[in-house]
Amino acid sequence: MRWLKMLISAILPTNCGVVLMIINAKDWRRPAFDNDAKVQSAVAEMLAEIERDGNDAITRYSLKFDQCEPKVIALKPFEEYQLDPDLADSIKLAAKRIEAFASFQKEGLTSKTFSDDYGTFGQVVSPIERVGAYIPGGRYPLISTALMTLIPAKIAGCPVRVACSPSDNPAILAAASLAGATEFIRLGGVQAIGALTFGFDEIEPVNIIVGPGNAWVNEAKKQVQSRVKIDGLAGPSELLAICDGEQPVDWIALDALAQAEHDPLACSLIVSDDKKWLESLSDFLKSDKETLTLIDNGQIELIFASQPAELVDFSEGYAPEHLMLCHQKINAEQLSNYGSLFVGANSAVALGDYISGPNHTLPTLGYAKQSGGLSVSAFLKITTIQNVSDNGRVYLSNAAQKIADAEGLKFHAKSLQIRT
Ligand code: HSO
Ligand code: ZN
Repeated sequence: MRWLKMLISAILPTNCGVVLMIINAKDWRRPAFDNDAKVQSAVAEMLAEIERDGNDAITRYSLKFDQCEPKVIALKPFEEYQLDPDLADSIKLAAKRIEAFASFQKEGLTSKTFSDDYGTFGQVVSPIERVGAYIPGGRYPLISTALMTLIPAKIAGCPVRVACSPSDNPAILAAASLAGATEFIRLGGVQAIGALTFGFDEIEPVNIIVGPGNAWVNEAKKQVQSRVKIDGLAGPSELLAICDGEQPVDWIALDALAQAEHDPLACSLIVSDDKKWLESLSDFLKSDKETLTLIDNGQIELIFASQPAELVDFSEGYAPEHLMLCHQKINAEQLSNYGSLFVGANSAVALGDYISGPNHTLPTLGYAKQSGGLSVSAFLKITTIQNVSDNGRVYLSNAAQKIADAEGLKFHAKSLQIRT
């Protein structure tokens, strides 16, 4: 990226040095997502040991990496944590809104049957029985992630919801309790993913593991996928803001800084067809030493294009985790590749991180081209039922037998023929 940036700045000198001409999103290189062979093999070894030695290995790794033994913590009712009253009220409001949105998402996700002349066929929607929610606690104790992972699982009707976190911060415990965790284990890292996958003490293995984590947690989630369902792999946070220059510079700059502060590899891009506005944004960001460093690190990039259509193309090609649309000449229907769309400058991404209601666990690294974020549907499985009538037995068997014959599967064909 840097060579391209230098090349473009050389051709198109600007008075602030950070404004680029738009480029093809395909050429926009994201920070490499951990494909570190050393991490892969270390995680594989740890998981194999956890599978073989169970509690002993989990305890050993927890002592080694977190200097404490894993601990099953009995959750108390939310109020008993005696959080600061303002924080407690905010967590309750966030939980209420996340729950309302999850309930809204569940509407229509129902079991139903379809009947024709040959039988009755249906889909059955049922909750996954055992959920493991990983709540990171290393860099920052993500209280909101406890709400965002556990509440949709509760609304889906999953009976067992195990929260796992390296942190026993009272606000995380309180949030997990409010969000309906049925168990809480203070345990982090690969050993937490191993414990949820293979079982630990009285906790039986879970069927789905959700929640973000560092490179090690992500690698562990990747490797246990043959046994448990996972929600996806969350890479560093991303924001793309499309602006027409009518937005307060400081609002958008702070939205960009907010996502960039998550991780040294997190990145916010601001694209606009108003060069002057981008330049004032650049001046604003450069006026502060801390934010200037983020620009120098490539964590905040300002990009210019002369046409709104180019802004749309860039965004669709990049497929950001969070997309802010603040442009009168572009409407939401022109965009589809995003984890969550924030329309207008009122819709700060941090509102979505905490309190609007939609989930903050979203696809990164371009995965928004094929997937949305965590939702109630992840905690539900859709199975099917088939009940063939006498009429269907004869009519459908006749037709199916031809296909079995063509496939050369003799007993398939015979099992059908005998019914005709
Ligand atoms: N922005 C994060 C979620 C989060 N922000 C949690 C604050 N706390 C997801 O990319
Ligand atoms: Zn955030």
